[in-house]
Amino acid sequence: MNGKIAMSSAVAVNLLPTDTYLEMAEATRLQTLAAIVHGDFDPPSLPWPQVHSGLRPFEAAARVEVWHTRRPPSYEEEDGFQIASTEDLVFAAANAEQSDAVALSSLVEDLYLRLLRILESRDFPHLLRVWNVVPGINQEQNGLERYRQFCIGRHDAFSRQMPALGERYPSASAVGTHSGELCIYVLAARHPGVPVENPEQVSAYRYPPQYGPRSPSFSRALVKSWDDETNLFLSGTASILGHSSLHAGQPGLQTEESLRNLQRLTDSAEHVSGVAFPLDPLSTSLKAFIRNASDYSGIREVLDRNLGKDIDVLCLEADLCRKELLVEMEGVVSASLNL
Ligand code: 3EB
Repeated sequence: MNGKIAMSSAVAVNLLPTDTYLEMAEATRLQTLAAIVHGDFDPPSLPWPQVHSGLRPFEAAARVEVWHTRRPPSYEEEDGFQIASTEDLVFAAANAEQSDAVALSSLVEDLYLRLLRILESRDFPHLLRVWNVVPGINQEQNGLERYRQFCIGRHDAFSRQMPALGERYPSASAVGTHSGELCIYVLAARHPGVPVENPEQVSAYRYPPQYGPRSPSFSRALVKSWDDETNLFLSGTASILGHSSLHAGQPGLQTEESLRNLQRLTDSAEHVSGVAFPLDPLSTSLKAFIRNASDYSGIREVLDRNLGKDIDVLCLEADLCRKELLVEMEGVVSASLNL
């Protein structure tokens, strides 16, 4: 989707080469919410939040994930978070470094508590989509895998700060890096979206205890309707059926299973909302997280064969929250209500 800028939906994302990002920064100034840099690129200072994910793309040194909106945002900082907000939407992002004295679960709980307080105080209490980048996600620390510690901190923050949330969790991804800081960035709104589950998967928030002492606090997807557009946020989606990982050691088959799960989610979202979300090039933005660089070309072939080359999937090198998972996909699909 090089150079294509979608402006029509209430929130839209483009995955741009760095030179396109810089060329368009001026033209899209009034509608840019935030930019997430994936890879090795230091952008000049611009008014909106610019976040480094710590994840490296396979095809280029860097790509920029740019979030646009129709209304001119205002930008500020609070309590370590970079914030961009419009009347009905807010983006917030923060990084956090872990010191030896603090457990990851505490660091995550503290960061989420600060985030949730900021959102509530600004009257944007409804998280739509959360991206988490966790250094050393599969490493054991104090006898527990760091992803599981992350899940404890996130769960405890939600239950402390939003006890009435129930199971209406945001859509989310949680992936790992080999070094760097914990990074979270989010979209939230004044009014809630509708969570969507995959009928072929156990809801992550109901995973049995074998996957950790606190279940992961996210919904498989979330539909958010604005005045005239609807966004479907697809959470990190892997080769999992029920609650079990499938196709260990087989990246191609895992990719196909993930694609089937994405299809199940768009079907389920249509069922819930009455809006169709076809995975076509104009309305779809996808990312794939790939654990091993050596699997990239095989996975790319499977993606091209199943999606067509017109859907440009941004492939990023990342660890995933179960050791046997080799690939995970996520995305955003937009639909006009008056089509
Ligand atoms: C899974 O389905 C794979 O902890 O926020 C996917 C998306 C996964 C989000 C999260 C974890 C998360 O359980 C892992």
